[in-house]
Amino acid sequence: MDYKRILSIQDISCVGQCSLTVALPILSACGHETAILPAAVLSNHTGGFKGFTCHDLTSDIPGILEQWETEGIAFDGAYTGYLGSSEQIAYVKDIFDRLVSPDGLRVVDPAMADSGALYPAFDMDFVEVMKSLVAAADIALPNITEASLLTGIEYREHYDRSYANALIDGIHALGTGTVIMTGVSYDDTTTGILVSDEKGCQYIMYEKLPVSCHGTGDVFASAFVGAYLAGKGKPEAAKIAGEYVLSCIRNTIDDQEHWYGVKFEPMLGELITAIRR
Ligand code: PXL
Repeated sequence: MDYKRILSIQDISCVGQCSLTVALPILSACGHETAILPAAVLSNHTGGFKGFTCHDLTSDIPGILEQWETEGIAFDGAYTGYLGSSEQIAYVKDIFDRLVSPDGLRVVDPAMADSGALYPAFDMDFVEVMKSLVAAADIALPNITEASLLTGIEYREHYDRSYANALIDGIHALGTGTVIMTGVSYDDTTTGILVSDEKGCQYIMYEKLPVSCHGTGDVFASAFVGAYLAGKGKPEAAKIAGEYVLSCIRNTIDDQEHWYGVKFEPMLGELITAIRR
């Protein structure tokens, strides 16, 4: 199995099982050296707690970047999630250019919205700047809401294949070679993932569970990056990540107290087994 050095750039939500507290354990479990660049430190995520504190770390990034360059540090891949500010995106693009090896992987999860709405910290100016980061990515991992914001196509709760394909085409048009769109559901009982690249477009279908859990986008993105860097093909890595998310949701669904994230840790063994298979 390949052993890669990956840099994950996203916030630290101290509590809430998302972003770096998910990416770091999952990428490590997938067998990779995982470096982090915290984009911001939040007391907890912004989805459902009474409030949150947020300390943006944008101004720390230039010094860290310079120090890494002095040390000759480079990465096989970089994977971004929830970021701290639109100013930060220019630095992230700089990192893609200067610190990721030329044949390395650049993955962008434009984590900024879900269920038809932007997360509280973001506005349409942020969406505009995010388009430029998506353009710099080899692989973009939007959900339906993010794809709609990035393409300017109206958000719909109910849609058909032609709507989903229009979203995919719109993201490709930004400049991304591979688009993997999550939460693509054409009926009440199934959901799935669209994997679109130069080889074509595949739909990977799953049972739709009657809940929507926080942080599953981050769990999916981390597991996908981990599996892909371990040598799986893109559809296979997406399938493994999707199955892992489903298993994490099943492991959480009966625990009413656990509304803020999924209990992904006890299921890591399943992910590791799937990657080694
Ligand atoms: O899971 C995405 C995410 C990451 N980080 C923070 C969030 C959210 C979603 O709400 O608020 C801080």
